[in-house]
Amino acid sequence: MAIKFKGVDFIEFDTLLTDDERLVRDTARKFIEDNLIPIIEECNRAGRFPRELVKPMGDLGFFGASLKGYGCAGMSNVEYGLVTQELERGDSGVRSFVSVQSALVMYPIYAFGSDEQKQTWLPALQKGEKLGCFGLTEPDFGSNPGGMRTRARKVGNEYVLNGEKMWITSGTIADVAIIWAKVENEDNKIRGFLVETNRPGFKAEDIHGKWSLRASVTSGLSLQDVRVPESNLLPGSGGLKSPLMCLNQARYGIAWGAIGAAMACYDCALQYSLLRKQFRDQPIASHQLVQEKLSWMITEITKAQLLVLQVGRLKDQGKAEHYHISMAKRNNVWMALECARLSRDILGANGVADDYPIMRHMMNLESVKTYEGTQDIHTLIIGARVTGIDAF
Ligand code: TGC
Ligand code: FAD
Repeated sequence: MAIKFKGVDFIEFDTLLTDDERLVRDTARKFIEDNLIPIIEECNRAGRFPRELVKPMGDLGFFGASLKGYGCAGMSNVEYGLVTQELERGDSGVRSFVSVQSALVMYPIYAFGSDEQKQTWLPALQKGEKLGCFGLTEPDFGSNPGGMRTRARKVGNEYVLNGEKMWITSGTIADVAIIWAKVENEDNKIRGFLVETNRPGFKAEDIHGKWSLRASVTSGLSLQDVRVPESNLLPGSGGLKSPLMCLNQARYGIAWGAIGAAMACYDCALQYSLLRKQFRDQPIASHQLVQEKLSWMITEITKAQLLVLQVGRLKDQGKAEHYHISMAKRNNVWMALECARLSRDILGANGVADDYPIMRHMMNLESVKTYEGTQDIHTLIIGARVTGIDAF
């Protein structure tokens, strides 16, 4: 739309943010407005990841933004969340790329890696000179990653890896894959490995025909007798808890990101409803049923902002638990998908065309609802917390 985005703030939410937080948000907003919005529909049509934005995003400190040292920006969790919100107002696929690079590749190296691994990889990943991917999901194990079949076997001073990973963001553009595997010589304990993607036996192939996240690369990985030195084991990793700790970081970013997608849809529908006239030459915004939809959206966006801000404040105090993050991811992605559907409806036939961003966001959000733990899995995580009973 012609009018520049000014944010969505019904209850002076901005007064809950510090000057630094608003500055970070506004910087990310301007970057997206100037660099992604003008090209995203073309990327989405072509199924093209806008790789030209990787270096500028690195220069702005978007990768590993909340980590300290190694060239990372050292942002607070709330600042990092506001960045992902703005990225996803542009497109969920670009936010996904940043989430994977930051939360699923840099974070495990930072949290579980040796000093040498951190020195080798983190500065290059932070600048976007090297790209990474995260291989947890397998063709037969999505919601239940603990069942994974990928195996690592220690042979001399090397590990030999075999297995398949599926639905892996950035798989074919990655220089390094974080691969989660059961170690045969360690009672099948799950551990993380740094696997350079040019090693013999490693293959990545893109998944084509996606209706969703078309501006993001999604791949299948195959590892056949891939040998890595023992120094490629992430020494601090051990058990399913390790990849789940990475997922907490990414799910938190998604909870903010979904608000960005919802804001884009709401803002577009509001502006359209004020211009589009039907019956008695009146804007459709004057009809009660349209106002009901807009009221629902602004209310739910506002509730989602408050929920994720509180989780972010807890995270900055070291008090956020994984079930807090599950509630924010579950609620905010559901809210965003409902906003996309209502906004599409307000645009009538125009809502299905890519002259407007709404249908793209709606399609993207179908993936966001599924990945990083489906809506159902987060329902059960909250259920387990309140009842004390696992119902998986
Ligand atoms: P369970 O026995 O419950 O847990 C195993 C151990 O982990 C601990 N734990 C967690 N720790 C940290 N963070 C969490 N979120 C944790 N959840 C559980 C737990 O306390 C236990 O610790 P310990 O010390 O007793 O060993 O494991 P389970 O096998 O019953 O499964 C639990 C379940 C279903 C919640 C979990 O497996 C799950 O979250 N499934 C969803 C899988 C998922 O989210 N996959 C995402 C793949 S990556 C991706 O989608 C990237 S998309 C790209 C983008 O981000 O943009
Ligand atoms: P399934 O686990 O087969 O679930 C199918 C349905 O069954 C869902 O509705 C689910 O909620 C339901 N279900 C399953 N178990 C239960 C239960 N116990 N109770 C009730 N309902 C249940 N993975 C990675 O490792 N790295 C990545 O980078 C990555 N990127 C992705 C990018 C995209 C675009 C997509 C779509 C996925 C990506 N994933 C990635 C995979 C993603 O994490 C999985 O798709 C997700 O965890 C769900 O697994 P699944 O698709 O196998 O569904």
